[in-house]
Amino acid sequence: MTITKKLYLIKNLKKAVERVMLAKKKNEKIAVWGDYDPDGTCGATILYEALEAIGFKNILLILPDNEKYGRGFTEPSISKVLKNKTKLLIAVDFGTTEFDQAKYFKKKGVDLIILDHHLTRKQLPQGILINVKQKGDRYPFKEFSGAGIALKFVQALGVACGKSNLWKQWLDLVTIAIVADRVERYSKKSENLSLLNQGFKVFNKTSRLGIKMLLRELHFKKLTRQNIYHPFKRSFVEALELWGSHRETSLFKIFTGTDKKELQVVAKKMVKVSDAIRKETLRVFHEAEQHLKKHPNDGFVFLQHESKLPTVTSRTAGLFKDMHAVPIFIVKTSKLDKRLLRGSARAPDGVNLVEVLDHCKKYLKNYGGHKPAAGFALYKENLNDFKGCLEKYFNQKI
Ligand SMILES: [Mn+2]
Repeated sequence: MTITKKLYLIKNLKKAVERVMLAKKKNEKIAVWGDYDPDGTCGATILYEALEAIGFKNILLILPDNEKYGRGFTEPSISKVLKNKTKLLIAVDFGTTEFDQAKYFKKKGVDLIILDHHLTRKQLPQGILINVKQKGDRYPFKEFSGAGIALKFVQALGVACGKSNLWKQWLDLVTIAIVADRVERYSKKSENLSLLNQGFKVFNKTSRLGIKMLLRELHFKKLTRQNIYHPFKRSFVEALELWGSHRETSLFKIFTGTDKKELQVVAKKMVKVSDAIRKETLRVFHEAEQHLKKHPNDGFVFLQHESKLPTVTSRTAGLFKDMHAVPIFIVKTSKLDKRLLRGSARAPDGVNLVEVLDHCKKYLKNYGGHKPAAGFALYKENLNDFKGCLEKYFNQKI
């Protein structure tokens, strides 16, 4: 099978390429909307730069502050899309389950292309959905990152424009996305593995100033499999993740900016932030390990910490589960309501956190999540009862 033929096994890919080519021919207003995280921003950057490379001008780029507005299609960005008289909107790394908003865009005369890798539900959104996990998709590999799906789309766009090698320049950003989203990259058949093999080479020749500055501030001569991500040490992806969406300089600007001085200042700050959060995470992690040592037969670990830094709770819980394969519950006082504790839970295979939290729900204010990862909140007065409930639950299981 030729590469192009294989590419078109992706459901709706041809339709989406044709829609973009029509937009180009008619000189329509076009918008790219990405998710805020490293994968989403890498995907949006790939698409934005590729559309520019094939001749689009004045593309509206939307990367909302996720902490402020939440995920998905949210206001005020929806209004921005409409005000701009956008005819074609392309969403990257989200959208598979944005049914109401997709319908709304259709009503408003905005055509929608969704490039996503999240699990599909029975219902599909209106518009052109490109997601290899959807029913009827015949592409053999299913574990792309969001940016990986964007790259497949850009590859097809390149073919349609007679520039079939165009996509290769974005292997630097896909490399980041694959590692940031922890998509499957170890099996021999994994396309992510071959993207990474090519990606490191492209990455280490990148002309992106922000990336170069960040490598320098991290004291990495080049990006390697060891320093792209490591749970206990400084790493490139960690610095991007911990920078987040709410900072004055977005990840998009870090990827595309040209002001060397500004990027150097930002890179310094990024390293400082990630060093501080890692240090805190490891401190709480060691506390959890001490707890496990003292109570090896509880079947779970419960811990309270009061670190001022963001994401320490969920990062510690994830790390602890990975290292010890023991369920863990970590809480800290809510910033908004001092009577309240907010918590993260992580569990290895064989433990269903939804079931655990259902079992103890009368002590919780709210909770949600999946089998391996969940969040919850409870009033401090219910803490002892909640812990007792967990003890009973895990006692029965042993
Ligand atoms: Mn993603």
